[in-house]
Amino acid sequence: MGSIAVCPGSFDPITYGHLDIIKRAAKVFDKVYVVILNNSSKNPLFTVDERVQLIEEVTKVIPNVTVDMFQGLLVDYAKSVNANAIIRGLRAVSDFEYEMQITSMNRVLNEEIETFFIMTNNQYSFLSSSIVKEAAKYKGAISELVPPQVEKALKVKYKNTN
Ligand code: COD
Repeated sequence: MGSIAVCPGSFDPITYGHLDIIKRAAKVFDKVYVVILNNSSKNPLFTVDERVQLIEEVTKVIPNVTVDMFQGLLVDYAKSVNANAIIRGLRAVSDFEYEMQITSMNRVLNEEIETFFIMTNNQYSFLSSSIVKEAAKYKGAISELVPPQVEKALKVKYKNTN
C-alpha cells in the first residue's frame, strides 16, 4: 500500500495558499485526500457542497488528489481512508499555537496518525480565507490570491457581479 495523507480544513473558500500546500503534499504522498470538516469556531460563507465543487475544479489537474467531506473527527476520517498522515500548512509563527493544540489533541485521539507541517510559499504567508472574503466583500482585487473560479464564486456571493 502506498503512502496516504489527509489535508483537512474549512476551505471557505480555497485560496492559492491552500493549493500550494495541496500541490506540495501531492508530490510527496502517493494519495492525498483533501477533506472539508467542520471547524466549530467558524461560520462558513460557502456550503460544504459549494466548497467541494470549488476544490474539485481547482485540483482536477492533480491526479492523486481526491476531494471529500466528513462530519466528525479528523482522525476518524483519516482511519476510514487508511491514511496515517495529516498535512497542515504553516504560514507564520502566529499559526503555531493553534496547530500545536490540534496536533496534540489528534495525537491523544489516535496515536498512530502523524501530523506533518508544510511551510507555504512566502508569497502566500499572509493569505487566509478570511482576508480574501473581507477584500471580496468590499470589491477589492483578489485575482492574485484565489483561482478564477473562486473569485467568480465570491463575486456571486457578495453580488459584486458588475
Ligand atoms: N498558506 C499555507 N497554508 C495555509 C494558508 C496559506 N496561505 N491558508 C491556510 N493554510 C492551511 C492552514 O494552516 C491549514 O493547515 C489548512 O490550510 C486549512 O486551513 P483552514 O483555515 O481552511 O482550515 P481550519 O484550520 O479551519 O481547519 C480546522 C479543521 C476543520 C481541520 C479542524 O477544526 C478539525 O479537524 N475539525 C474536525 C473535528 C476534529 O477532529 N477536531 C480536532 C480534534 S478536537
